[in-house]
Amino acid sequence: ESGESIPNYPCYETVEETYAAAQGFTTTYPKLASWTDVGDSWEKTQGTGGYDMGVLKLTNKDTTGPNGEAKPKLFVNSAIHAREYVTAPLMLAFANKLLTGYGKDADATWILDHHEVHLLLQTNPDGRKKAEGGLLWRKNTNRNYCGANSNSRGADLNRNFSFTWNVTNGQGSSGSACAETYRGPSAGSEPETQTVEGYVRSLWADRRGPNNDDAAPADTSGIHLDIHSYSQLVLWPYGFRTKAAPNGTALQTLGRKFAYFNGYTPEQSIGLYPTDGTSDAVSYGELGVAAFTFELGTSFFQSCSTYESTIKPDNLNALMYAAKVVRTPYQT
Ligand code: ING
Ligand code: ZN
Repeated sequence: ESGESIPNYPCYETVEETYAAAQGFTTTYPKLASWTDVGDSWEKTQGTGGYDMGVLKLTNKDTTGPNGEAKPKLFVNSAIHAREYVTAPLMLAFANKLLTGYGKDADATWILDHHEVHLLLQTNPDGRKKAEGGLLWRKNTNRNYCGANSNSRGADLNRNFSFTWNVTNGQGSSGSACAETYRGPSAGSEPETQTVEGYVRSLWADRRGPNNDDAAPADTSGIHLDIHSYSQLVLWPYGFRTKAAPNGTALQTLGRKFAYFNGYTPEQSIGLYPTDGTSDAVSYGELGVAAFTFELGTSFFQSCSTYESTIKPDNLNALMYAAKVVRTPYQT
């Protein structure tokens, strides 16, 4: 399938257009951008079409981090939920801002010289392709759950992560295969989930965080952002309990800074609703990396004019801030 744009939303790139744009950056900016295949979508694992999952890495390849050390890393993934259209386009705009700003804009230049930005643009490409026809698709397209040809099939990838998978006795995810929040049959059962877990573990291989509720606070340098829509929120762990995380005060401080830039409401994620097995819980809970979920805008079908005038500029400011502060352990 080639990339026809989403009906009535020409400002939102399709899966194919997203990949072409990302790979185009590596051609135009070979010193600053690279594209790595880090995993396969479910359909790809079955040999029934599907997609590679690619990470666009942005950094000046000729420089090192502070004092010759490894560069601090920001990892952002988008479109883990298929119908959340604005999320991957925002990431392309972020990449474009950094790359076109290099050598001109002081922030973009400093970020690319001293830090690394890793963008997993299409975290659920099979589902996204379904949503591009206008279906309100959220999950992946795994045909083993709910019925091979059902439009309710698949697993909710953001309930399938290993850390805290199925710990809320059904409050934070569903055991019913046709449900929108179906957690999958086992922790990390889906290839897309495994891809994200493998990638964040490789980025922060030296890190292990507060697996135990009352463990000492983690080193929260490094940031993982999982970009969703909608509700105008900045969320941080945990979603599986009301008690604050070991780094709760530090996460709140940083979350409020992001919210200052995008104008959203900052809160611990259980304030929205209970969840388990989410991506932020793995990065924060298993690795000790500061992890947040942004909920962009006010609709899945956000108009292009609202995206361009509000969602994009406000969140680019928040993302630039994240890319700058990523080296700092967030103490209050
Ligand atoms: N919202 C997120 C969801 O997965 C979320 C909200 C994410 C809550 C991470 C807690 C942790 O349900 C949408 N719109 O998907
Ligand atoms: Zn979502």
